[in-house]
Amino acid sequence: MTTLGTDERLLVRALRREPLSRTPVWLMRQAGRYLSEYRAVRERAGGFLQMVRDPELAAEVTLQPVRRFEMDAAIVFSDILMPLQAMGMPLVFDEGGPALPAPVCERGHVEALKPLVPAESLSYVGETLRLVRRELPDETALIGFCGAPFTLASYAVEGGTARSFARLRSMMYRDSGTFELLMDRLAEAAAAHLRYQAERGCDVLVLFDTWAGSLGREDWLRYAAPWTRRVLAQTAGIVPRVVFAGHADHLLEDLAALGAEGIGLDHRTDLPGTFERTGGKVALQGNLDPAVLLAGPEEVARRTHALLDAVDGRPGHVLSLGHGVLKETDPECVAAFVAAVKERER
Ligand code: 1CP
Repeated sequence: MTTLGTDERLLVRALRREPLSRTPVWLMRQAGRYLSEYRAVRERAGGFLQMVRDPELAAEVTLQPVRRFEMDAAIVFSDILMPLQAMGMPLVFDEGGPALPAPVCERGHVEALKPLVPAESLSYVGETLRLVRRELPDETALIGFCGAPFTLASYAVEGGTARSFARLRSMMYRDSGTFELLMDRLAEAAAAHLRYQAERGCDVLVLFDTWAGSLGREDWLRYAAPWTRRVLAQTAGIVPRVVFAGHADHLLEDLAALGAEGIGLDHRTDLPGTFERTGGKVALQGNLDPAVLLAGPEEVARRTHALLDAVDGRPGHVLSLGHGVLKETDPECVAAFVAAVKERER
């Protein structure tokens, strides 16, 4: 049996913009509650955090979607908020989503954050990666990830999911020294976590900047981009990196210039048009609307083919959703999504 190296895996080759016999596919939140086998493990574990912190269980749910649908990548089962917990912030998950009951409000809170040493406080992620790689088909890539500093800061300061980001924006404008110190700490932590995951066998790293698009361009350039750029500079030349930003159509040219090999697009952006806008400088990942998977399998296949027809085989495309799989999704529709791209093998 020959062993495929990271350079030969389809996802890695697509991010290097090589011409391929077909487009690779994976889905954001491909592990999750839409799968009955995930709900069974979650029930047994007693909650989301228990699953993440138990490498056997985390590896099991990482592998579940790959076994069922044979995507081209597995993404390690964890969460962007785990580094905040490792830095000393209490973290809970309930039905309403994540909560950080002791948010960062002032400079002293930032100074009290512990520097992140992933091999110590996030070693369960490293162990999960080892277990997953052992079971993963040779041709399947393994993805590690981290939140980008601005998105991490939004959770650290707001204490959970926010609508207006009022606390974060006040800190940004009125106490920019504290904001910048927080961003420095988070950029350092993010880079350390990404490097750790690459060392533990990841072929690709994703930097999720889910909330970047809540900023207008001028603020994004001033308050978010420098730290994302720093994380990318500190992880350069290891494995391909993808930056995902939501609601970020107004930032695409700038996102493409950050230094990542790929950018992830949400479903509001015109994907074929983005190849022109970014001049082929980066690979593009996306971007079927996750809500389309709530339609029937035929409609999912039709919409997936339409997206791939529009991309027209341009090198540097990774098929994915514009955001995470919804928990109401019928697994048959995920199967239809993956099958549509696979049947187009050239
Ligand atoms: O079982 C459950 O109830 C937990 C639901 C869940 C899951 C499956 C959460 C809570 N996190 C995760 C796993 C997760 N989160 C993964 C790995 C699994 C996979 O992709 O298959 C990844 C990559 C994430 C990343 C993540 N977490 C992001 C960035 C991507 C995105 O969705 O924009 C964000 C913003 C989070 C925070 C978070 N964690 C969980 C929820 C419900 C949220 C979002 C809440 C919010 O909108 O603020």
